[in-house]
Amino acid sequence: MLYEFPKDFIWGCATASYQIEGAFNEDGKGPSIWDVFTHTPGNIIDGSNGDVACDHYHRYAEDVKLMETLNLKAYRFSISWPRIFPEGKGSVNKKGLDFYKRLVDALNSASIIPFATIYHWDLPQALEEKGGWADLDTSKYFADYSYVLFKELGDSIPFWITLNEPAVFTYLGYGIGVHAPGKKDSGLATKATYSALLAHGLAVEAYRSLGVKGQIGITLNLTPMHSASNKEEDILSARRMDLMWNRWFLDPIFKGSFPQEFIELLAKNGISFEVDSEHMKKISLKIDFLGVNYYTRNIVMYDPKVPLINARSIEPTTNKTEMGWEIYPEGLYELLTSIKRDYGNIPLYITENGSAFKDELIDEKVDDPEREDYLKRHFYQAYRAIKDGIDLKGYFVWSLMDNFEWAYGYTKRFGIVYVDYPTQKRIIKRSGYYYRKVIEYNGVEL
Ligand code: GCO
Repeated sequence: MLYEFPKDFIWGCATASYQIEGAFNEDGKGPSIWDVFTHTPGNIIDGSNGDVACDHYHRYAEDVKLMETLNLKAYRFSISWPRIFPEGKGSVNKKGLDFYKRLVDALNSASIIPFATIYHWDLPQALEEKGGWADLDTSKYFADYSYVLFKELGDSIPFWITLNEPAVFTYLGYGIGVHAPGKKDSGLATKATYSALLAHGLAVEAYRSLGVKGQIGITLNLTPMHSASNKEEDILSARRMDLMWNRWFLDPIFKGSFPQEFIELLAKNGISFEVDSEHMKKISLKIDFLGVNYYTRNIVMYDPKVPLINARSIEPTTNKTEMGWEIYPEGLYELLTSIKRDYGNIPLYITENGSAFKDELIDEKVDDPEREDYLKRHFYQAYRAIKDGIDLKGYFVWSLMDNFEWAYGYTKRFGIVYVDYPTQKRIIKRSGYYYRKVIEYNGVEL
């Protein structure tokens, strides 16, 4: 049976600048924290970097053709801040801006709706040297950078996403150091969450001030946190994980306050956290939609060895992707319905969902039934949510093509298109052909 989606449902794919563009030092681009981080030995599992990646900077026209072949209605990409401002601020690098103008023109000519993410983790290194996200000034520079984008591209990009996954780039980048800039300090990470949220608010303010026609929102990675048992300590641990990863970002944006329970936990751990009410007004400015990245749920148990939250997630042994993440489609339905329950009927987009599997190129073909199955089951859960009245408007598969998977380098493939890195050839996987059919039927068959 075919489960049909609403008529104007937006099907797309997502990528991010550092993961696909390459051309890391071309046309006046400045270094980003990811250039520096990957060029430091020991940080990336396979010693690789994004210097070339998918060479999308030079192959964007071919890649837009690929999107047309896949029937995509929309494409989510990110803009590299140091291409626009090599030093993070100051004067605009016109050549960098021109790249995105060319890309967006190509998308619009192909009737593919551009969704632009303003920040997907490649902070200009020059700003990191001034303290990066742990410094409140970075929010101001982000707003200035956003303002330039809205002015230059606002008429041709109808959907804007301020930040991608602030929890990930702050906690992993400043808290545990597995992402750029590789700092390990919970206090810094907490500061970074604050300036990131403020940056988001200031960008929304800048967008409204220009009166451009279009929509603006933010993308959060949201994960249902399930307790490993009925023991009180496990239940409490799951709650803390939820506070730290989900509510710490959702509450300020949609309720205008940070969760007090977590502020108290920070205080108990010697981390002071103060909120300026003027900042809070900006952070909670009304947005037009929420972008949700969903990959899995977490099963959480008490672990006193983990600082602050005394909690950790249990790694699944079976039913998991190459990332070791449990395949749990029902979690998507649970998440979407809980957002409505707790924060209201916000227009939602799934801005990322997808999976890594061991893909092999055999006779110019990639047979990836696991990815097809993963997508199918998640699409169905999205369908269920829509049927229940959730205002879900679109779905972006992560990712259009295999790319640089951060600390995992090129060892994980998330694409529905295979990239043969030595030749840069793109080969549509079985899952890509499957997705094309889903878009054509505007529905999922089970
Ligand atoms: C994210 C990351 C993506 C990852 C994907 C798979 O937004 O989580 O932005 O860049 O590649 O999530 O881990």
